[in-house]
Amino acid sequence: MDFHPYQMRTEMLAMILAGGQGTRLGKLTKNIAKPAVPFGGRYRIIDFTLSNCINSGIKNVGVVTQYQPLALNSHIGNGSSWGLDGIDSGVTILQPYSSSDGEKWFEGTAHAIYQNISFIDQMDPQYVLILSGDHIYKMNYESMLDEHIANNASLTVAVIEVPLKEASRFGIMNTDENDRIIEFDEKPAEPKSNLASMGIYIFNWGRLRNVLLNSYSKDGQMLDFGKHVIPTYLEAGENVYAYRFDGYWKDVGTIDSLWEANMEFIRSENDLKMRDKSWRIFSKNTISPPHFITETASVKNSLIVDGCYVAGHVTDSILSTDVQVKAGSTIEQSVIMPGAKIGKNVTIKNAIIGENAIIGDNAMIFNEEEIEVIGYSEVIGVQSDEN
Ligand code: ADQ
Ligand code: ADP
Repeated sequence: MDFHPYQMRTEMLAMILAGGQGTRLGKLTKNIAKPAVPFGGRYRIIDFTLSNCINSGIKNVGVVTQYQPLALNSHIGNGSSWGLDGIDSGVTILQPYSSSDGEKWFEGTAHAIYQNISFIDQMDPQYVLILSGDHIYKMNYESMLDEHIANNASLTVAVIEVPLKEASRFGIMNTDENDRIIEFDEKPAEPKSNLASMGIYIFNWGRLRNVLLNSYSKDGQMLDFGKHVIPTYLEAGENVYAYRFDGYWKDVGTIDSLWEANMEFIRSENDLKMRDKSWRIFSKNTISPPHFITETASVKNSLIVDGCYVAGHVTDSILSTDVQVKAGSTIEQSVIMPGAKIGKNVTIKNAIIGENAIIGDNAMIFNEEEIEVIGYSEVIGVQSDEN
């Protein structure tokens, strides 16, 4: 593996887990990893986590990839879009690799960190912050580190209250009056509380390193943070604390949650406070020309990004970079991902249209029961040449 030349001691290293296939996003993640899926018109999902890192003063980030990492690699590049390309900062994309004993794929979140111990050791951090590449939120990890240190914790888990009916999708815990975690169940069938793990952890690196090395020198059962590492820490009587977060946070791992988060994003005063310049979300700028709206068009309550051509009617929707909507077409409550081309007299409602998809004239994309999805580069029907 290649290492960058900026190796010097870093207090807290962030490791972003960006490997999941995201099977629940179906056609949208056929060719790209979930964190590289477009979001909010001009972003990709991982931009939120990367921007949180730089805004929190974290200068060194490792991105652990696994499934279809190409789009993610080209999006992140050398990290310059996020200011992660300085003399003392950097982002390193970590690919899965075969070791001499034939291990290849990361088998779970903790195993993925175990496989990258030599990279982490080069950075020599005191703390490792484990993050997911598929959450939409703004969070200050420095405040979390302050609490971790004040509590003299060995592990701190970021937590949020979720509706009880959704609790079985998460790691669920109980805490004492000081927010020390006393009980933890990964995705319990019958949740005992609504206090959910956000899958965001700060570990004292020396301790985690030993726990992982110990496990893999014997039976190697420490595959997953939620299923194995947290319970092991609790059994061993380690100081495990919850860090409470009450801002906007969404795991966009399903079609419904991805669509919903995009719809929530349209409101100019949304919970993410996208106009707050003190916590900006950075992304790679593709430098497209200004969008153009013809005299036949109407646009209401929608986000229209650079490079768009709009001759149709757009309501409560997001047209991402370089989208085309020809005359006579109607788009409602939908997300049109970058580069998609919508023909004439098309109706699209409650849908997500994948990147670079082509929708032919007169198509009807609407399903009363569920969010309709057209995949990445999928072609539906044919378009005539005129606009
Ligand atoms: P899940 O999100 O279901 O639950 P998991 O599927 O293990 O956890 O993935 C966490 C993140 O790591 C995802 O972004 C995934 O894409 C990525 N990932 C998974 N395996 C990976 C691997 N081997 N290599 C690289 N990346 C990988 C977790 C916690 C719960 C918590 C929820 C909150 O386990 O306790 O409630 O997150 O969303
Ligand atoms: P979903 O959103 O459908 O739950 P995730 O992205 O969370 O999907 O990934 C589910 C699991 O599948 C993760 O534990 C991940 O490690 C595993 N996985 C994803 N892609 C691969 C792959 N290419 N090889 C092996 N395991 C994979």
